Amino acid sequence: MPLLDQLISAIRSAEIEVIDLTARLEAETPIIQLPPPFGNTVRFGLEEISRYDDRGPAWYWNNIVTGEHTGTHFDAPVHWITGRDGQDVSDVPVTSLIAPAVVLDFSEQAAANPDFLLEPEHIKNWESEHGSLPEGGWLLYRTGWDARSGSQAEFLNANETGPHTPGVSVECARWLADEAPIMGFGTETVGTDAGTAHSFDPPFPCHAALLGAGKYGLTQLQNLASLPATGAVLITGPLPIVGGSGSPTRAIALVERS
Ligand code: 23J
Ligand code: MN
Repeated sequence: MPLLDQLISAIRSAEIEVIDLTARLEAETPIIQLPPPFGNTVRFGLEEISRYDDRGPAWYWNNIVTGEHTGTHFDAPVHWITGRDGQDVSDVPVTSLIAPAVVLDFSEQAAANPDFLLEPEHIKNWESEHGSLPEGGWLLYRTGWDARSGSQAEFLNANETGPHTPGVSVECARWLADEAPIMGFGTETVGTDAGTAHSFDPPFPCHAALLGAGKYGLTQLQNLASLPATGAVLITGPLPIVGGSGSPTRAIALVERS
């Protein structure tokens, strides 16, 4: 049987399971909240053009209003100043939109400490059990944060000192950018950096290092608990927005069930 027929047949028989990792897009979808004087994204919205009425008797349609970095979304290198000469989201090769993914589970650590930071040592320990990170693939960082995505307040987990959400250390960001064979790094939180990363040196090290190295970010993923540690294939679908720094994206995982 041709390979693609095998793929479809395996999906229909559920030998390959299809898992949606995408947050639903609506006005309540959590968005990042930067402090003054920084600009912020708008909430996701629909602006009705017509709904089977005088404006269009047989059709319903909307304009969508959204930030590029809203909901489950893709960060292109040009999003950060370190990647300013790099790819915008329309430049990302389609071959990169289908890639292997591994899942590192630190949900227990994040539950105990919302400011938990991933270190290179954690990843090296994981590799000694599961093998090397995938060449040209995604490292997906599970923290259990998807359970909070129904509430902006719980998701951002901010107090008077700012947001408290798990992330990666400065050293780990550099390691992921310069040493790891991965193409991108995905998280369940509002961005790829920790909530407290505004005060790291450099600020937002994950954005600075990975995007500066031409790598990608993927955020607000859900259902990582349904994925195996290794062996999933991740399909992402950022819109090819010309000049865009990122895009809301569908994120779908294929998982082989034995
Ligand atoms: C702009 C400034 C800081 C951050 C972000 C955007 C994101 O997290 C993002 O969505 O890329 S931390
Ligand atoms: Mn982003």
